[in-house]
Order: sequence, then C-alpha cells, then structure tokens
Amino acid sequence: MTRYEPLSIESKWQSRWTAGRHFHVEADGKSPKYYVLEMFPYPSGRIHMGHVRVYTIGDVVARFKRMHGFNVLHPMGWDAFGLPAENAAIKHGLHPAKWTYENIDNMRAQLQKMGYSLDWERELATCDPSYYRWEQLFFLKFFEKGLVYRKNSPQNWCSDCHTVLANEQVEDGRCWRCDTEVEQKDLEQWFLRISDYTEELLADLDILSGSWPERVLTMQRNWIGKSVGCEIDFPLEDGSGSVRVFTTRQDTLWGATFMSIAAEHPLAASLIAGKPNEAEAKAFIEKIKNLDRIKRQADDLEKEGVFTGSYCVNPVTGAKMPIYLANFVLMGYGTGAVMAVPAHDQRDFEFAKKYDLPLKVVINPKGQSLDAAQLAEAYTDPGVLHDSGAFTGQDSNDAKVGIADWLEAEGKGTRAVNYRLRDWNISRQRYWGAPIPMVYCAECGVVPVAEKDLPVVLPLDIQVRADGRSPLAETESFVNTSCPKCGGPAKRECDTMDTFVESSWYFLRYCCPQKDDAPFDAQAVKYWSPVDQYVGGIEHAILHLLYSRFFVKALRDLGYIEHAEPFAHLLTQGMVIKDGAKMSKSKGNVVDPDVMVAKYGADTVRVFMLFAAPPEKDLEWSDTGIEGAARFLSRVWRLVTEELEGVIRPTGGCLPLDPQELSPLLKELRRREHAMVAKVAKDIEGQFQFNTAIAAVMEMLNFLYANVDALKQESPQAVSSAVNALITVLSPMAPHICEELWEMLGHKKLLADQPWPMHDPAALVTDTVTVVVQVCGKLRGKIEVAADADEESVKAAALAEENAVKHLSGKTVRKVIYVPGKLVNIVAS
Ligand code: OVH
Ligand code: ZN
Repeated sequence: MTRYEPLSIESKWQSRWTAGRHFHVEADGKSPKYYVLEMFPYPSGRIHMGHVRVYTIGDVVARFKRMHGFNVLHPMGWDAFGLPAENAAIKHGLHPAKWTYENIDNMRAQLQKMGYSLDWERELATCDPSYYRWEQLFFLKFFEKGLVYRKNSPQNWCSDCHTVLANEQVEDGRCWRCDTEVEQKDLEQWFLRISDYTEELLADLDILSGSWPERVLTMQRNWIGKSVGCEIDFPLEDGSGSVRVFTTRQDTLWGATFMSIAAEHPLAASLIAGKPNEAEAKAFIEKIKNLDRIKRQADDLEKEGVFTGSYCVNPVTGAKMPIYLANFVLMGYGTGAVMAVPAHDQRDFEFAKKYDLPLKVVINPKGQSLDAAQLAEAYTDPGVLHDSGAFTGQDSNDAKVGIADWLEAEGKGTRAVNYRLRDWNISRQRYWGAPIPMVYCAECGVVPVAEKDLPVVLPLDIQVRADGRSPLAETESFVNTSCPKCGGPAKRECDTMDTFVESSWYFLRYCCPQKDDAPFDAQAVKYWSPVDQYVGGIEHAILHLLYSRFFVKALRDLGYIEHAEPFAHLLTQGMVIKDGAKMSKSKGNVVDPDVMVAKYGADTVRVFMLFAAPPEKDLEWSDTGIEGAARFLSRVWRLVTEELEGVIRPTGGCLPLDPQELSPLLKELRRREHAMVAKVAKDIEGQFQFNTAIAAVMEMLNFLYANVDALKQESPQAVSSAVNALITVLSPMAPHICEELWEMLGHKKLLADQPWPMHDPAALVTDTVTVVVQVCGKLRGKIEVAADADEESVKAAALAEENAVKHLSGKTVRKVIYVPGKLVNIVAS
C-alpha cells in the first residue's frame, strides 16, 4: 500500500488539468450548455473560508454537470476596483494597481490549490482598460438613451476624507474611516435611471419564484417598495396654496388631524416665515438636514418635531390641521408630506402623544367601538369605517376603492403609485475606479467623450493622497482635454464609477473575454446565457442582484443581448463562523484556508465544507469536523490501496450482473451501489444537499469495510463495480484523491471526463415480506413491507391497513405488538 499524501497528489492533478486545458470550454452546438458562476472576489489579499465555501459549492455543481454531459462554463475573475484597494494602498504606501495585481496573483494561486475546475483562460480583472472600456461605452449608450443623467442631490459627505460616503459607510452619523461627523452636501452626481425599469424588475421576480430563494425575492420586492394609494391636496388655511400628500390609507382620511412635513419640504421656509417659533423651526431644519437618511427612517428613531405655526385644512372634514416639521419624514419618498392619522398609524400616534395633538378614531374593529382617549397604541388593522361621511359603516378595505373613486370624482385627489426604489447614483469621488467618460466644456457644457476615443484610461502615474482626495483632479494630463464637440479646451469628469457597475455585467463578458472590437460576441452570449446557477453570499441579495438585473434589461433594450434576466437559479450560501461568530482578526477566531490546505489537503477542506452544513445554513468551523473529513478520505484510500489491493479492476458504470444469480450479500451490495449513485445524484441536483450525498458515500464505505473479506471471495467483479462507482460519485467533492485512485485502478482516461454512472431503478427495490395484521388477536388484513423496514414504520403501516382501520373505529388503541417479519397485533378497546 502507498501512503495517502494529499499534497503531492493534489499538485500532480492540478498540473495535469491545467496542462491539458482541461476545463477550457468553447461554445459548441454539440452538447447542452451549463453556466455555473460564483460571485467573483474582490482581490483583497488572501482568500478566506467564505471564499472556499462558495467556490467549492460551485465547483461540485460544475463537475457534476460536466459528468452529466453538459458543456460547462465555469469562469473566474476579479472585482478589482474600489475603495478598499485605495485605502490599503494609502496605508501601505503602494500604488492601488500594484497592490491589486499582487493580490490577484496570490489569490489565483490559492484558488488553484483548491483544485477548482475553472476555465482560467477566461479570467478577467475589472480594473483592466480592456474591461472597463466597454463599461464606458455602455455609459455613453445609456446617456444617449436618457438612461444616464446628472442631478444635484444631497449626499453624505465627509469633509476630512473629501468624499461622498455610501449610506453603509456612515456609522452613527460619523465617517467609518476617520470618525468625522458626516454632513449632508448637495452635489452634482451621475445617476442611472433604474426607475425606468421598476415595474419590470418587480414583475419578473414572479418568474424567478421557485428558482431563487424566497427570502431574496422578498428583499428585492421590499427594496423596490411599490405602494398603491392616492395623492390628496390639503389646502393651506390662509388660501395661499396646498400641501400634497401620498397615502396608501385613504380609508383613514377622516381621521387625519395634523400634517407632518420633511425639513427639506419646499414649503417649509414660507410656512415658518414670520411665525412665533420661526427661530426654533429654522434650527430644527438645519439639525435634521444633517442627519443621515438611514437614521431618519429607522423604526427606533425618537420622533421629534416642531410646529411650523401654519395650518392646513382636511379636505373632507374641514378640520383645521397644524403643520409640523418632523424628523422621520423624508423628501424623495412620496411627496415629503404625510397626513397624520394618529389613531391608526403608530408613528403618528407616538408623535401625537408627545406633542399633545388630537386623535380621532375612524376605524373600529368589527363589533367594537374604540375610544380615542383609551388607546394605548394605534389601531392599524382593517375594520369598519366610523365617522367617515358617506363611507361610515363600510369595510375599510372596500372603502379604499370607493374613496379613491370619490376623491377623483370630486377633484380632491387622484390614484397614485409610489416606489421606494431610487435612481442609482454611480458617481464616486475616488481614484481607483473606471473614469466616467464625460467632459465639461465652457462653450458646449457637458459633452460625452466620442466612442472612438474610448477607453478613457485611468492614469497610473499618480500618487495616492494620504487624505483620500482623488488625485485625478490634480493630474493635469488627465483633467485637461479638448471638447469632443467644438475642439476647444475642456476638462474631464474626475469622478469614477461605483464598483457595482463593473459587477453588473461581468457574467456576460465571461462569454467572450478576449473580444476586442465589441463588448460582446452576440453568438457566444446567446449560447451561454443566462447563468444557469449563480452562487454567492446573502449580502448581495439586494443591490448587486438588482443592478445586474437592471443592466441586463437595459443592455437588451440597447440590442446587445436578447435575454431579460441574468441568473436563472440562485443559491445563497451561509457564513463560515467559528465559536458561533463571524471570523475576524479582532475576535482572533480566523481559520486560514492555506494553513488547513497545507495540513490536510484541499480535498479534506472541501469535504469538510460540504459535509458540515447544508449550503444555505451558516457553517460552524470545527476541528473535529475537519479531522473527520480527513479520516473519511484516508479510509477511502486505505480500502482501495490496502484492503482491496490487487482485487479491483477498472469498470465503468454499475454492476451489470444478473441479480437472479447473485448471493444475498452480492444482491445487497448491488442494491447499495445503485442506491448510492441515485442518492448522490438526487441530493446534488437541484437540492445542493452535499452533506447527505457524502453521507451516502460514507454508508457504502462502511458496508464495504464490514464485508470486505466475504466480498473479495465471492466476487471481485461485484466489489470492483461498487468501488469504481464510489470513486466516481465522490469525485466532484474530492476530485484529486478520486482521480489518483482511478488512475491506480488502471483507468487510462481522466475521471473528470467520466460520465456519471447509470443506475438501474429496479436494483433499488428491496425484498419485501408479508406481515399479518391482527386486531385484538383476530386476523384482519395483510401488509407488504420492506424486508429491512424498521419497527415504527411497520406498525404505522399496520395501523393504516384498511380493514384494521374499520375494526378500530370507535376504539382506542392501547398497545401495538410487532413480531418481526411476521405479524402486528393491535390491542384496542
Ligand atoms: N466582489 C463581490 C464580493 O462580494 C461580489 C460581486 C458579485 C458584487 C465569499 C466569510 C464571509 C468569512 C469567513 C472567514 C473569514 C472571513 C462570500 C470571512 C461572498 C461572495 C464571494 C466573493 C462571502 C460571504 C460572507 N462570508 N462568509 N464567510 N467579493 O470577495 O467579498 O458573498 O459570494 O465569496 O466575496 S468577495
Ligand atoms: Zn465645447
């Protein structure tokens, strides 16, 4: 026997796979295609266990599909632009490009050590001009179509870092990097008009239902946030105009007792002008404008407000309603003004209690009548309308329709739809990103760069600045250009694009990464698209997946591609944790993949990751778990190289022997072999239950060990078939060891090219026995059960026997006695 030495075996097979360009694929018409993709990594430096998990899952699927005859595309690349590279570069005094490309080299080597069946010839890095030039082209095409526009909007701004911060980069109102208090600053930014696609993005989620996790679909629906209701005008008391609100609860209109408006509301200044508390209101406005928007929407925000000094009039009751500035109302969603119905909205309720504003009950639960003075919280459920004019007595849901009709007929309001989804601000005031291909000309204004002048190359001969300011604005050779329209002197846009732009279309570029005269080879994209199976972390459930869906639809409308959805199936894997917590340097609970691979080999790490938890669940790292995986593979090795040395012949497929002529042991072996092949396939296909698939292989291994001597004696042929099948079905999970054993058995062709073994469903049927069913000692029926059925299931079958059920009716079962393989007696009275 030879020792199992994973490291030398693994590098041997990795070199062979690479040398043979083994996982390189081309679009062909011969076999059906299958495109499996894991979310591509940021080149952050080193891979972590989260990467190992997601890329292992994807690799099993890729290898499995390959064995099923698919032409499998399984590519890899680098999401290489972004703030982390720039910050690391600042910290280490390196150029972001150098830092990024060195990381890519390291991480590529780490991934290669895992034995993933990737087509490395399709590798791409998004920071390469040959990639981002096409993104710049899309920007120009979007601009032509009106899908790109420039807008002044309030942004989170850190004066110290001199940049806009994404909402996620604001922590407790302070910059995540330097702790400076974040301000809100109006800036000219570039936006992608994702709102043009809101309805399609929403509607197509229904098509993805069943293929994407319901949780992700729900998150996307909530993010899009469609609400249907009415816009209603509330006249100002002084007759100078009106305040428009959007509400989904027009059924509560008769209960609106005051009005809440955003600090940014265009009427705010005139509503407070000359009023007794003008100064207080002004101070409040300033304070609120500087609060970040996320905080203002949080449920636990302490509700605060200031009376403007002005009133409006409820258009249906005529009641005079004080207008308040309120910290939780935002411009941008709805109209920036909210009709407050404190009896039926919890936020309004809290606000009314705090500022002693009147409550009016207009909806009662069926058969009850609420007393406004007694309410401990808002009553927000549907009910029966009360004190609501002609609608009193109606069901509140029905009344929504009637009231909308009536408002429209009376000219007091109109039906309206509102979305939470905003257009996508893609401007970043940072260096390490794709330049936005626009120039500013004193004569012609904002002018797009000519297509023939793409790419606008990000200059590399710069120095990153310690203060994080973009060096681009100070790079004269970059900034100064000529106007594409008039040829006069002009200045380039110095903002770069959000990195989510790169990740919105990389999966299309993998179809033809080398094409240099167009973004896509239409044939190749058509052949490979959509991605059949996408795998990645839940943290991308909303933005990345929504942006990619938007990009695909927009590129379709530009005529570049034909399909409408990027990812046919989605799997979101759980986190890798240790001691119940996310791995992190600060907690000191990081397990480094390199260390584990060096100690156990990649196959063991892969098997552990797949066996320890179903993919969508969090995976707790455990030292005993990885030891167990190592032991399992050693036992596979020892069985073939020691216990069965010289016995096993190379066979393909499952045992072809005629079952009639087999001994009971061989019959059982045959049944188990076919059952294993069927179970592993069923668990992987569609279900991704790799843990139970591996368990099925373990069961077979145990059976072989338990019967090794008898099996050797009775039929080397039968045992050969079983072992060949075991190695074959284990190979997607542990490819190196299986490939090595396969070769040792005398196979000439690579295991990676083997078809999945056929299994015979007839072989799965176990022998059955007839069991007699008695009720109180009298024969009442017979049941057929599997010979190896357990006691519980036989008893259950007996209790369900038709005639027995009849004789049991009206009685209580006291006891069930089972004589194995013979009879069940049900004692009842
Ligand atoms: N480039 C983007 C990205 O997420 C993807 C684009 C398509 C937008 C890992 C850990 C983390 C963990 C465990 C041990 C130590 C440290 C997944 C951390 C990601 C993604 C890819 C690429 C991480 C899941 C969370 N996690 N679990 N365990 N790039 O390089 O960050 O969700 O699926 O693999 O990740 S990335
Ligand atoms: Zn010009």
